[in-house]
Amino acid sequence: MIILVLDNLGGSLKKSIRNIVGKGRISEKDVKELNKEIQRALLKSDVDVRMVKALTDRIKKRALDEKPPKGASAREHIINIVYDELVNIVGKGTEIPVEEQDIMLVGLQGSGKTTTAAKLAYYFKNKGLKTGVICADTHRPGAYSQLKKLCGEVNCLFYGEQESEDAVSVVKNGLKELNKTEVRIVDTAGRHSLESDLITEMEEIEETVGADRTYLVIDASIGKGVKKQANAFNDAIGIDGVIITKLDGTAKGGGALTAVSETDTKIAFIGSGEKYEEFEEFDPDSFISRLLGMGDIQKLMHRAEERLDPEDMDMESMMKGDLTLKDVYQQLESITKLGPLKQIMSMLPTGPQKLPDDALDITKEKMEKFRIIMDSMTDEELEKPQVIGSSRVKRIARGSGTSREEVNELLKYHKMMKKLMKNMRGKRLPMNKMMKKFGR
Ligand SMILES: Nc1nc2c(ncn2[C@@H]2O[C@H](COP(=O)(O)OP(=O)(O)OP(=O)(O)O)[C@@H](O)[C@H]2O)c(=O)[nH]1
Ligand SMILES: [Mg+2]
Repeated sequence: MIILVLDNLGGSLKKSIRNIVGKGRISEKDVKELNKEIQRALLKSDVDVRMVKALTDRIKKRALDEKPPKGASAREHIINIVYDELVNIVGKGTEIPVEEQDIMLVGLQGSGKTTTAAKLAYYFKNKGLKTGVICADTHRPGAYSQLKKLCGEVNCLFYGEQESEDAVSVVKNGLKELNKTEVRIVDTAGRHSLESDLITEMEEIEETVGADRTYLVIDASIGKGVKKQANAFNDAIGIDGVIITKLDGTAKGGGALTAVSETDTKIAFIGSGEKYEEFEEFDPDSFISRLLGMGDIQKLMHRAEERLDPEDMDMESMMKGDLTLKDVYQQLESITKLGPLKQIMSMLPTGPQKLPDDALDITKEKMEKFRIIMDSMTDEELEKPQVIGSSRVKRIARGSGTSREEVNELLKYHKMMKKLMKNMRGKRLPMNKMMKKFGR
């Protein structure tokens, strides 16, 4: 999930930003060092040299010229500047409306269209829209069964005609067949390059679909080449947005991301794996927040909203420092629904690096055990875990059919969560800024 660009830039940025901690007004030397780190990381990710130079020049100028806002430390000030400037260079994302629509996917051979069709179907299905996918790839023999299989996994409707050679007629029939669905996604055949007869077919399909949105699917591993492709397709048929795939497998992601920002189009989604969940809306704000180690609260909130009943988990209370075991109990239930703990933690502002490694390897079985242990506790113990001494530990272990070690492990886990939530709250400036941005 955490893509390579983030790893490159994130790690070194966090380190150099940490070095600024505790100092007064930022010095020229600090800015220089930070900029060196930024340059190294971005160039490694294939971001354009001129762009990197311009970015670090702006950061330097602003860091030295602008006075930190009242009350902000040098570190908070520089984080804000870097954040603004980075959001600037990756460009704006596009609005992804959650409404009835027809979507068409185009792109070069092997760029990830078919995989993305299933990912998009899953995405809109999760938003509560009835979704169907049409296979308009009548060129590649395996295309039909590949897409059909993926749709089966995602559990969305599928339309295709295995024997047909006429993509336009398949699309016509498919739209009729799927007229009860709200989102229809058309997967087209891969283009070897932009040859004129293929452009004609693409145009014909587009006309038939009357696509509300045509997305160009591009493989991130071509790095800066993304720009040329995006412009060529845009000139040929007009595209509404770019979907960059395979950001998990390449260090060139930085090149791909920034190259699109130089074109007339915008990045709509990014794919970061072969699985249908490994896909997200491209949101520059949250992208950069993650880079700077501010965590991705917004995404976590979204995910929580998608998968949980609203009453299930209250993020606000999760972030309160006074976490009881009852909260932990509820959290454990919620968290299992949200996904692997390690992944959730990586989205939180503190990141996983501040926690002991084994603390995150809480398996489902262990969570289950924790809950059984808590069932053997009294209300008082759940509310005020500090009253639990060694004799109570013994009693609880016996009562729940577990061991003292396991009870102690739970108590340790509670302490850790409590600290984590407190830390999250303590991230003053960036957190507040983010929350404001996201209307919370
Ligand atoms: N690692 C990774 N692999 C991906 C991603 N998206 C697609 N793939 C893989 O890339 C390969 C090609 O994907 P397809 O979806 O078949 O590409 P396509 O554009 O439909 O290909 P054609 O129909 O032949 O033009 C497959 O092996 C996919 O599993 C991604 O985000 N990350
Ligand atoms: Mg395909």
